[in-house]
Amino acid sequence: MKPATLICLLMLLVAAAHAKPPNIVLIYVDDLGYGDVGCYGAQGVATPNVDRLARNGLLFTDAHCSAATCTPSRYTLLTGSYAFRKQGTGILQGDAGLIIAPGTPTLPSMLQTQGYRTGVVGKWHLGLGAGGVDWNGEIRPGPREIGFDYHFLIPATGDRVPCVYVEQGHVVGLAPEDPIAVSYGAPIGSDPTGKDHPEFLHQMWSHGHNATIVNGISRIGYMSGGQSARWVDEDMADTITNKAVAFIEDHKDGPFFLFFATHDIHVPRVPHQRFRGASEMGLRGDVIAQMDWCVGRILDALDRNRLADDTLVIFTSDNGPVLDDGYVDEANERLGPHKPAGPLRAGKYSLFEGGTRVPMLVRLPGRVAAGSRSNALFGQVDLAATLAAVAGADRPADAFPDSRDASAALLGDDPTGRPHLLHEAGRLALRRGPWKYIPPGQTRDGLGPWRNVRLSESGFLGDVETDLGEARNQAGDQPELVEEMRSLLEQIRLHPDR
Ligand code: NG6
Ligand code: CA
Repeated sequence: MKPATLICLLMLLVAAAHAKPPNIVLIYVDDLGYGDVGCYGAQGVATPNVDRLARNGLLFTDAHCSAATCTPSRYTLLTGSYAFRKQGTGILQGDAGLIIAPGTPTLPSMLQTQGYRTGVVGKWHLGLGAGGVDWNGEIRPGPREIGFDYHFLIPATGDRVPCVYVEQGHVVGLAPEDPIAVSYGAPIGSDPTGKDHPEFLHQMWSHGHNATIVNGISRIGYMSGGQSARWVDEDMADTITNKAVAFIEDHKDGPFFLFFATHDIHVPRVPHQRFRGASEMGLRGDVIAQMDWCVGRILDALDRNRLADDTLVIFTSDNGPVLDDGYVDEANERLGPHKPAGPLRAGKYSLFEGGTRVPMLVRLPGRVAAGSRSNALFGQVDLAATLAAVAGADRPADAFPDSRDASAALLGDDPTGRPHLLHEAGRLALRRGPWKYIPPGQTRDGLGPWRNVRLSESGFLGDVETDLGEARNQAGDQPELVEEMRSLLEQIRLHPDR
């Protein structure tokens, strides 16, 4: 080798060793179904910005969140540990304490060790404080204690009190003379409720959601006080997107990790006026359009700051779709030909594929082929170990017990992905290759309203490669395979197998 060539080679090696790991933007949409965006076949609503991500990146056909509801999916995402391993990781009320113990290695704390500045903006729903939180003082522990440098939060969900934002441990805009109190038990305060005063409502409730009225919408739980701090649902998408864009701009010298967790398309579906009528399917479609606009603003911020080429963007959802989730918003009546779960069976709250198989798009220019598709089985449980690999971090010995380094699948090099994956919806189900097994018992079917299906004594066994809609139960014909699946599920339930 000529000396000049050798020097060039050495310089390249040195440059590679010092190459900055990519920024990471994880866009986590709430309740977005497999069929809810254009690149996955949506009808009646256009999603040009999400589709632009698909055009410039990789689209997954078999990617899953870890549970069919929010809290356990988010818990698993941040800890790399299946949520069913820990008690108290079901859907949290708005006054629940933080369910990730400070000191637990998390996805963001791991990235901090690699020099990342980390931020979470949007829906949290992992609890705050140590139980019985006082919203009027400093709220801790919270995101800062588990690895986020910055937070701007919807504490629980848009439909749960307290209806205020929390930034860096404090309720935003709170006046000390009007303190906040919250109750998930007996009513408190003198604010009208949706149960007693439906005449005050801009959007009527259909089930649950009949307690304190905030901004013309009654919520789950009671709150009093904090009038100056209460959010305006119509402005929520603008508010959180502005915060997310500001985080990007403040950290453009990188590396940074932004966890942008939208409120859309969860209930209550209350778009800004400019998105009203943006779709052909009423409010549920309009908030899909609004969510798409938020994605566009994030992508534009990356472009404007010349960060697009150095930023890994991941777009996905925390659970499958739902139609009537507790408010009268015509989600069913105006659906038209749109199929929220695409060809999948059921949605949110279900162990069928619609509960957890969600859209997932990955963009990293120069590394991930534009316009590509992957049929790999991918689980969000792997994002912790996978992003550790992307960031060049060693995973701490006791960290992320269920999380595998799936960076080859994430970046489009591994067409197969995980050998097995568990899903949670109260109970557990197992995927192994094309096979899907749900143990005997009940699960929900439909998208709200639901019906409970009681599975046969041998449970449910489906082949999702040939029968994506899980119409045919093969459990009766394949007792040996059912037994294999049952025992594998039990084995992983008892002992992590990463
Ligand atoms: C349910 C709520 C539903 C939604 C869900 C959590 C009722 C009747 N239903 O209990 O509206 O808030 O919890 O959704 O109250 S999730 O996406 O955050 O998991
Ligand atoms: Ca959700």
